[in-house]
Amino acid sequence: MLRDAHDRPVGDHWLHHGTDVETVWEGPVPHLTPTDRFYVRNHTEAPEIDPAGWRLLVSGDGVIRDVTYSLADLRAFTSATYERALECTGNGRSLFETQQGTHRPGTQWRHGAIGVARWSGVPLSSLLHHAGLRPEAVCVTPVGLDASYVVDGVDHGRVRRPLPLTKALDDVMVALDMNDAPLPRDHGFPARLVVPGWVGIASIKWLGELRVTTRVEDSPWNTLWYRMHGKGWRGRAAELDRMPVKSVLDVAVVDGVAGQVPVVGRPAVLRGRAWSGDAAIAAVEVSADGGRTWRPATLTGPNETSSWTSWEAIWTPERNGTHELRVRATDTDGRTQPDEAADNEDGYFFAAVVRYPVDVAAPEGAPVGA
Ligand SMILES: Nc1nc2c(c(=O)[nH]1)N[C@H]1C(S)=C(S)[C@@H](COP(=O)(O)O)O[C@H]1N2
Ligand SMILES: [Mo]
Repeated sequence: MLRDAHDRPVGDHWLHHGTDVETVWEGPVPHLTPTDRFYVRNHTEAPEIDPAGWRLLVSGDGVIRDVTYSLADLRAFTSATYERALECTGNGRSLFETQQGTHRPGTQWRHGAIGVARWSGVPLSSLLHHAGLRPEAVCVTPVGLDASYVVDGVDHGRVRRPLPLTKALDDVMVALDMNDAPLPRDHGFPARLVVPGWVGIASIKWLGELRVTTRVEDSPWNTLWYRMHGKGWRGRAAELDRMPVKSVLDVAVVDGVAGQVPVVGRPAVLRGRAWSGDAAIAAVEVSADGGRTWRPATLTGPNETSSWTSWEAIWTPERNGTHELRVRATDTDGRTQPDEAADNEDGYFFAAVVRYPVDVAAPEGAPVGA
């Protein structure tokens, strides 16, 4: 198999962006993303960690004393399992240019910087309580063991990002397994955080330390990056934590065959996915006329908070030629996708309704253009 400079498979299933790689789906998308199809976002390179020598240090003035845990110590905790999405904050960034005409620098992700995995490990709340949490603790800063991140000669230190204690004690996990097998190196072996529903950067990989503090900490990953910059952005609204609601169209199935060109008068089954951070999906609507009229789609399959759900809608085109399909999701908190994504200098949170130009063929035997 052909592999790239970062030892990742090259082929139709992938779009490579330097140290990052995104999933390309052709046809229907499985509910759980196979580990070897899951997107990778690395600020530098994935470190090679010896599991025997690895330790996780829980430190800071928010715990009674510093405690270190080996992998065997973590495996001895009562484990938890859930299926949750992980999505990069910049997922969909290339659409700022292709759909809104404003190029935004950074990895030019399409919509493949998201996956859903079954994660197993230690609930962060169990670990913090075991270590001895002080009542004054307010913040947890996870620190990765990958190399310090250096940009334009400035060393920003190890990849880290503070998490409010309220979220840390809610549904965050120190994951050891992904889809029932130990985490692979690219996804954070031997331990990573999973912070459901929040910006992907919160889910720190190759965990080395959890600093628990009695004051709110900062890091470049919440002050310089992963916040909105540019006109109109200021203060708290600029801080990014919870992911917005989004949806995509994956495939049109005509006469039982996926990826076919829809034909006038023949029902096409449209299939796609919708997801939201810290919420489930309430409704998905589809438009075949560029957003003039909308029809409800049917939600199919599991629909859990901070995961994705699949949807399906039947569309019988009435004329041939180019159509513009649109998909719009609303989550269980009442958030709906806007027509236009809020512009920001780094191209985060492209959450607008996506436009899909689709060609419709004339029925067989009919003259083209009829
Ligand atoms: N230590 C460390 N953790 C990290 C990163 C990183 O570069 N180093 N990248 C973050 C970003 S930006 C994202 S989107 C997710 C990606 O996780 P994945 O590569 O397992 O898909 O990991 C996050 N955790
Ligand atoms: Mo990310």
